[in-house]
Amino acid sequence: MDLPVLNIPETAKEGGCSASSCGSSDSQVNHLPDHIREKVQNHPCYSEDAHHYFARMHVAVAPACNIQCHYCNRKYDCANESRPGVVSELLTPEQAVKKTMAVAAKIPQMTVLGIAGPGDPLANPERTFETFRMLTRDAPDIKLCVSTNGLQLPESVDELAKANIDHVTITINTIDAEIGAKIYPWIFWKNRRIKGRKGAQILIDQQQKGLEMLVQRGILVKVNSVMIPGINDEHLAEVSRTVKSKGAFLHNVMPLIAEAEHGTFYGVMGQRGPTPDELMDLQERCSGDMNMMRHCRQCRADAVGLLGEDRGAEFTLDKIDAMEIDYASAMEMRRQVQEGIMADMESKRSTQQKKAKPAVPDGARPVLMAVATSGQGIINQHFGHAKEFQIYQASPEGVRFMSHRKTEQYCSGDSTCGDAESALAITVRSLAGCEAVLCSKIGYEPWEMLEEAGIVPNGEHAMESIEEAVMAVYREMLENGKVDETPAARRANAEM
Ligand code: CLF
Ligand code: SF4
Repeated sequence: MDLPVLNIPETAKEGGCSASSCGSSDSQVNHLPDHIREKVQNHPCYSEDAHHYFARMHVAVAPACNIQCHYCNRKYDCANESRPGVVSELLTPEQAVKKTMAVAAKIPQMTVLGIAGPGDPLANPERTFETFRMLTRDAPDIKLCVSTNGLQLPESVDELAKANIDHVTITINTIDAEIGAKIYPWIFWKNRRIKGRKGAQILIDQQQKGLEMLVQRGILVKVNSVMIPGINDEHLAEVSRTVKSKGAFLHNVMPLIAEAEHGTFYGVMGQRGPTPDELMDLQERCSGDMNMMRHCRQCRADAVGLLGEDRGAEFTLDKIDAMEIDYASAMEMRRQVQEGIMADMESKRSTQQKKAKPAVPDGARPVLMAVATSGQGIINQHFGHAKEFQIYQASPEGVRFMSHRKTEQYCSGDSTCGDAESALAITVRSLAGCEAVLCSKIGYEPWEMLEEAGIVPNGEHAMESIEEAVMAVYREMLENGKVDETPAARRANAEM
């Protein structure tokens, strides 16, 4: 049987910086007790390292919701776990299982099935738990994951434990009812609509109680928080401390998405989302107390594939009906592919552990770099084909993943790029604060525009491990005295 080519080059297998100096969540995974490490090592959301290799999928079986958030319009995906956009197909539990089996056969790296909307999974308990029950029976190797607003959580914990759910995400935007009333206009509780502060307090109490109950049962809890400038941004560090003290495993602070055309209250009222700098700054402030997730892509409620890619359109119900799948061989292929990835990751980890701290002078200024990658932890994407850039920080401590930035894809691969200039300008602007861009290739025009913006383009590390390449470029910048040169000074020099 042919195995799909995963294209993990030798450099990636050999690994990058020392895990202990890298500061990425890979190092957090390395130091976990075995039973927790087993739960997170192939979950693309719970392990930053795993998200380069393993995929997740969501099935949209949960249409109803029991609260209203000011950043959500029910005609769109749940903004907790998705970027706005209608769910293309609402599924019955039977259809969801059929789709999951087809994706499992075609994408062997898919390890996690999540239910994240388009409403709240626990406000649709029959559909949600029926889907989980059937999947436990038909695909026991797939990890099950659920994301909820938490209102119905305490009443659902026993059922979640019975359904073998190891990973639960609760969206907790506040622990203060005053702030809550500015985010949630109402909740639906015991057959009544409860507004304002009173409704927010019930939601907060249920979330906190549900979190404690899950932790008591040994279920891993991730907390998602939507950062809303002027509303809860100053308060989220306290949320982080509180949920950590109660045993949450990971905190994911996500930027508010609010556009008038989505028809949300915040969108219409002109509430802005945070800038990339504001988001990174808050994540830094929270990170002293908590493991932070920085690689979230705010997926759709019907997303399929690696984080950051969406292959959902390949798996519509009519396309699945037309597929001829030999499930027995496909399941054997899954096993082999996943074993291969785990072995590669393990060898990368042990190489990293043996590596010494990078030889960089203490006290050198940290530098942000953008990387174009389509996965597997290597630099393997053309600048013009990148839909997003991953942002890394290089410092004397090593290389750290910081965030990702979405961009305009200006190059469609043909020579007539049409409105290329404005899209390219938007892309370059989205990289503000970065001092270098590492990609597999780059054209002349973007090269010039990046240089004019004080960002050094670099296509010399194609197919190399990201951490190694970022550290190599950082060392070069230090040797050439570029790290002392601010981006503004570099812009001035480029203009001369
Ligand atoms: Fe889905 Fe969420 Fe499970 Fe992941 S997503 S239910 S924990 S399998 Fe992941 Fe997507 Fe971010 Fe969610 S990147 S939006 S954190
Ligand atoms: Fe929308 Fe999700 Fe909030 Fe419900 S919990 S209102 S679906 S964002």
